[in-house]
Amino acid sequence: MLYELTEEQRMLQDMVRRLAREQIAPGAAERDRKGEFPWDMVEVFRENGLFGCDFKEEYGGSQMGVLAYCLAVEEVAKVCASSSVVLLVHELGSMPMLLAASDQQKKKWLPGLASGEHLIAFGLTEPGAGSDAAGIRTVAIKKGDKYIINGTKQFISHADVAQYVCVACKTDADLPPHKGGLSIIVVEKGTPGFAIGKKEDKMGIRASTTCELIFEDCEVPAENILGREGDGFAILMKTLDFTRPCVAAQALGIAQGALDYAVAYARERQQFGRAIIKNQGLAWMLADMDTAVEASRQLVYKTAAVFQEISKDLSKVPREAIRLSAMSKLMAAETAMKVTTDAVQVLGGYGYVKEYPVERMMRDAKITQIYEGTSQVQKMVIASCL
Ligand code: COS
Repeated sequence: MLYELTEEQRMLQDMVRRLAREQIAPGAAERDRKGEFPWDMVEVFRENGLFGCDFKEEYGGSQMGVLAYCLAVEEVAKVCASSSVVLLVHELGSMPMLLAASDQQKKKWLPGLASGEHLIAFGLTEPGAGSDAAGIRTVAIKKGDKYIINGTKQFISHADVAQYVCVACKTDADLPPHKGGLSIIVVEKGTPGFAIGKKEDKMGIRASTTCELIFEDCEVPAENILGREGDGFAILMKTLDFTRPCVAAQALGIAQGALDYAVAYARERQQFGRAIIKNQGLAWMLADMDTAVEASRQLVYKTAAVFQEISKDLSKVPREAIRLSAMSKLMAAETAMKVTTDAVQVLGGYGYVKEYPVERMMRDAKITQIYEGTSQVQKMVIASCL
């Protein structure tokens, strides 16, 4: 399948590029230094309707689709990866609802999410369940018209600022998670028995908050379950199929941002009486970086275009799309790590200090090889499609 950006997508791309330059880039270093959740960026995204890009018009969105969302994420990530996580986590947390909520649930939850009035988080990972998504131990036992949740989630992005968290729980101890043992339940902020635990002090994406969730006899209305009891594993896997291209777009943006900076620097920086870009060793390094970034872009946009098509009928994600989703994330994340590391090399000593942005970009790039499935998990997924 071939894609071509539409007029509407190009306009969005230009708009976010301008926002990134004028309103997001200037505070990026300080956001990284402070390590506080960027509410001012949330406001910028709200004002410009970015949260609702991938939501249907009937729920208050602009229905522009996954590719448009990826374009927005890429532009923001070029200048500030932390700020782009706000958009990523919104898509990740909303996706189980977009995929599996009833019409009534959608009417209740989606408009507030489409406008960005409410934020949402995704609660899968636990101390003993990360790559092994089936290893979840948090339990939800049905009692009357309630589920009682007990367990701990770990490394959950933005749960401390979210109105809702989609929590993956075991609802049947006797059934394997992939065979009906797992469900997704929406827990609202302030529900008694739901507390935020330890907040992580991270290497990168420092303005994005990451925390532990503690559920102690947390009572949630049974009507907050997404789909039917036991649908959880399939919803989780489909969610990740849809959102991995968005992480790939983030990685792509980080890589492009670092490449642009390194090229501009190499054209200016004089050593041995000439601009360092004239040295073949560095010129070839920049050529390799540019090639990898462009290859990643093609894969990310193609994958997003494929998912845009699929989203017209969400009943099944074809194997070819699962394969592309994992490939786009793998390729873009590996490229981001390599390109940002090489950008630091191009800047030499200046690359290693916080006065220049490539140091931050290199730290930010690392997470793209880890979250929403490590690069090794992506290879497992790709291999399983062969
Ligand atoms: N999309 C849709 N369905 C999928 C899928 C995918 N990406 N991966 C697996 N499935 C389905 C399989 O088709 C299978 O269905 P059937 O039972 O109907 O045949 C079922 O799920 C079980 O598959 P499998 O036996 O391969 O499951 P595993 O427990 O071995 O898990 C991986 C496979 C590793 C791919 C899965 O656990 C995973 O994606 N882990 C990473 C999770 C992750 O990203 N964690 C990061 C934190 S989330 S921010």
